[in-house]
Amino acid sequence: MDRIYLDNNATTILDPMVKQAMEPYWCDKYGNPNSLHSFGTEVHPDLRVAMNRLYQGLNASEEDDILVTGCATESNNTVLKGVYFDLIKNGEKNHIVTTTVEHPCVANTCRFLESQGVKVTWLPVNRDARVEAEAVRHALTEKTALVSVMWANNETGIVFPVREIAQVCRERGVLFHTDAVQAIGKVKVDVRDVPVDFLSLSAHKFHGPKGIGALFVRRGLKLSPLLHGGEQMSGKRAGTLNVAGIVGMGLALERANDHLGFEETEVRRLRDRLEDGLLKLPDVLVVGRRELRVPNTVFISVRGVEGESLLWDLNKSGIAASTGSACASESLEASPIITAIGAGSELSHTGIRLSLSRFTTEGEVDTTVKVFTEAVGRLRAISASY
Ligand code: C6P
Repeated sequence: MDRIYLDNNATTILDPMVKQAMEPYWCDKYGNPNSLHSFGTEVHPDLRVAMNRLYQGLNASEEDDILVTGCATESNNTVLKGVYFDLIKNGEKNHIVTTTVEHPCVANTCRFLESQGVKVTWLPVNRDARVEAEAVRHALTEKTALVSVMWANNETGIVFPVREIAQVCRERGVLFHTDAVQAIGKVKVDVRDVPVDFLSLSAHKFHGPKGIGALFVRRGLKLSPLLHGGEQMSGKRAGTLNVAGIVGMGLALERANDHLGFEETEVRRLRDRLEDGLLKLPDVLVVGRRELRVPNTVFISVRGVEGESLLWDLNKSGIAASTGSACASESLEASPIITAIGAGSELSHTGIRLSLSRFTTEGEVDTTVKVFTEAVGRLRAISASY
């Protein structure tokens, strides 16, 4: 059976060119870049190329910092806990503003900080599943240390008004962090155009390798490190550098940016084709207007059908989707997004996320519409609530 992968917001296939570029660093150029001998030093030029690709990819300036991390989860923890240590525990502030729809690596870190006495404001999303910049403005106080709002939501694909939020934070002198994991490679992410202070990313979401991410830190800002140890990354993030990962992430970012036009036209066309096909079903609801979403995502609620059941039915036919965030897929709680947009509680377990990539084909989309439609028919026939 040919399988169809429509869970690209969970992770993506490694770009074959990225795989090829990473090959030499396991068995050939395997030196530790901090070693003084030739095994160590021979990788320095390659690391420089990769780091330059990261700086160019985000349009960062030389004075900005880009710390390489193990994943976006680490990048997000570094910002939230660093700000906590520097401005709250050892400073005068006591308040963080975030949203109710952040990824668990932001939300659970904020909950942990609440347990340490930090006041956290959780901003809800509106009917468009978006957070409003004005809501951020109203939440700010003299004591606010940080605003953390994602660039694009992982479940719905909704793009948040980060430029306006960055502006509000600038005006009020508050630090702004954005988790850009689901934006990179889907929409333009430029740290000069949108003046964020901190930005997190994870390479495996844009056809790079797993286990490597980055944190952009605007020039002049200091953050206590999350990982103390050696002098790697100038002591800002200790641990032996993952050379293959850095090379892969740099190239993957460059190639993702090169494909932004394709994403905007072809991936969007296929996503819309998929969505139009699914919308022919009665009693379905797609969350968030298309023009507000990244080009690859559709989150659809099918009345009378449990997301889990549909997921397994699709899986039997070789189609990979998800009910939302992959790392919450074993949770039986109501979908936070469906709850947030104010849809009835009878819809709270009916969401399915389908996410495409530049490797998705039209044939795959058409097969998915057919299989999805048949599965919904089967499941509704035995549904007690439909
Ligand atoms: N979201 C999803 O299915 P890591 O695991 O550290 O590489 O990335 C974490 C992460 C952080 N922020 C956002 C917005 C994310 O979407 C993710 C990963 C996947 O939605 C896996 S849970």
